[in-house]
Amino acid sequence: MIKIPEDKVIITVAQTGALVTKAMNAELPEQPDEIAESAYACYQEGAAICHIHARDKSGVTTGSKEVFQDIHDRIRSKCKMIIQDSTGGGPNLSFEQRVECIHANPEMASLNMGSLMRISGPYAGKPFANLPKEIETYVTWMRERGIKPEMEIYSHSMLRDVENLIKKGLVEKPYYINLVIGMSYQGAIDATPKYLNSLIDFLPQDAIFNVTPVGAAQLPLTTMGMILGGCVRVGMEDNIYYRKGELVKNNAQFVARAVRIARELNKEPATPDEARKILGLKIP
Ligand code: KMH
Ligand code: ZN
Repeated sequence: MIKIPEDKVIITVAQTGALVTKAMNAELPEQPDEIAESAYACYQEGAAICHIHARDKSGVTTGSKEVFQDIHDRIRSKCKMIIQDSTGGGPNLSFEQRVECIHANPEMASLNMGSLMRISGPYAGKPFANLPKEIETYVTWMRERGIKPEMEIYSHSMLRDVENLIKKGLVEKPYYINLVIGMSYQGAIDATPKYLNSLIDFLPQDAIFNVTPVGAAQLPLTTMGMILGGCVRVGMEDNIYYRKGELVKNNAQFVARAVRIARELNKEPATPDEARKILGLKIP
């Protein structure tokens, strides 16, 4: 595992996701103008990377290249944030629809390792399937377009899929691995300090890690992630509460808190270009 420079933290904001709705939190940014405006507010607070899911006009998750392109153009007209599209998409999207976004030229895209089973909500019993061959297909298409994969793992067993990509030379150093902890899916691990430490123990050499704790664990375990030399992700995709019983006002509120904590730990949020350097991305 590689620690990022001690005095820096790369903050990703995941603003929308696939499952949160305005009925759960009316401030959820869904449409391209809302996503871009909110991304800019997060950038001003210190976020370097914007993880993007798109919605259609009625608020349903879409893989539409045109909608992603609209979001990218709007964000790029305002700031130099790193754009990281989701190829996890949402449970309503097919394998092909999930990956359409890479034709809208993001610099990074999520690449989910392993498979999980949804066990609650409207999609209970529907798998979140990512078979080894499918992962290899996605990563090959990303490589052809110069897109850096953000490999998401939800349990230790998914490191096997990461190792497979490394062995086959399909991913470049530094490997960027997102440790998602606390998803309420079968096959996912809980968001506890012990599990986080243990995942870090098993990371391959030359891997930078990011921590994405889901729900109330977002605050304590992103703090722990910073202390352990990682990057962190906050945002309404993974958590809609600022604290128990209090809905977050907007995504920037989460970023601002992460930056305050980082500064207490003598770290500064990496700018998008500093983050590009650390992650081995081209500076535009
Ligand atoms: N909502 C996250 C825990 C993706 O977009 O590819 C999972 C995620 C997947 O971010
Ligand atoms: Zn996502």
